[in-house]
Amino acid sequence: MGHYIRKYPGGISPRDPELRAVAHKIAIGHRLDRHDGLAVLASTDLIAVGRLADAVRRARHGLRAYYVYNQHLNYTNVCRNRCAFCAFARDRGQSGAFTLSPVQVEQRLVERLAEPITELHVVGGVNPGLDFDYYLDLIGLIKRLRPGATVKAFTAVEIDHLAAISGLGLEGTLAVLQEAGLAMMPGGGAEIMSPRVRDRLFPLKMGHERWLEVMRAAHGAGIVTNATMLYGHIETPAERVDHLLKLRELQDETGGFSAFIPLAFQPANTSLAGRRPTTAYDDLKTIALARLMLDNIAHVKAYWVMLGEALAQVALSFGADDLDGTIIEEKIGHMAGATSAPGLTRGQMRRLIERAGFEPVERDAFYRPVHAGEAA
Ligand code: V47
Repeated sequence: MGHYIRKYPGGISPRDPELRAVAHKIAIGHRLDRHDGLAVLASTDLIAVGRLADAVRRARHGLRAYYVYNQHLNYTNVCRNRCAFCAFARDRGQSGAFTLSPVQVEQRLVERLAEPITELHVVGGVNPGLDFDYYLDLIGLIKRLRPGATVKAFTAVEIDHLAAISGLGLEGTLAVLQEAGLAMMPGGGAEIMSPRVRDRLFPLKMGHERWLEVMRAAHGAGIVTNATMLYGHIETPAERVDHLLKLRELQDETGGFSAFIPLAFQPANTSLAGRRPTTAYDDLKTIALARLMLDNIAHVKAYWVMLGEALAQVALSFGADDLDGTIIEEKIGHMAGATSAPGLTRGQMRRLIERAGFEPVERDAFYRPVHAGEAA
């Protein structure tokens, strides 16, 4: 039996030979390559794929499953990129366009000041109407009202824009933002690192080489970041695997990625409305693929906003070790038709984790455990 488990991590023998070869590689600690990634995606043996990913997840994290008490702040939805997959963005002056004034930002923060929030997730569109000082003031305001919380702000796409308007270059811009209080960056804007998909869905957005360059610079400055992949639109299996390989390559170089977050495409109210949303089968396989390929990124998030609470819970057994956070108000997924709750309480997050057989660990932005106290 012992030999059997060693031979097949997860304890079962995959029924297709390609996946059996992948299982062998994992058992002997070999890194998976492009061919292996494609074999995982092509396999219909979902349970065997899941058991492999679960074995890797348990070796890293045991039964721990993380969540964070966080707040999202979307400061503007005015965006010049107008990606076809996005339901959040608006043109300047278009109905539904918004940009929060400092007073409005303050209101959003003050109304939740009694809550033990440890992370502020701050992202917005690329809004040409805002000057660099707006961003510095935004971070300064958050730090003043929430000095103990981590400001996780601005995707690589926003940072690229800030480097252009500040005139300080990439490194200089990051240094000034850090000085103002930016401590971490979210992983958005990576989409799918494929020129083919970019030409069709987000031709105005910077290319993936620049996304990687911004992340490399952030890591070099000591800013930990996340990484995402938007899947379930027009990308091919090979484009998904190649995306993961590009992230793994940069991570080998910098070690600066903390978590990887696969984002399941939500089609409603986008230019791709009418396309079918992802299936649970595909979502679980993609989570598992990420856990198996990204041997150098510590955490894989099952982002409940896009997956729904029920599937995010199941994903904890398919390689994910983190459910992201309480959030309360999320716009990017929900404006695109996500049917998950607007937010979850700490008690709800803990129950989701416990009822899936895992041990909830409230963490801060850097995965340090936080004493959760009484469940809310
Ligand atoms: O970059 C946009 C994606 C991202 C849709 O780092 C969509 O901890 C699905 O990056 N359907 C922003 N996805 C969100 C993001 C994120 C979320 C949670 C945690 C972290 C983190 C990062 O959302 C965008 C884009 O790839 N997105 N539209 C859509 N219709």
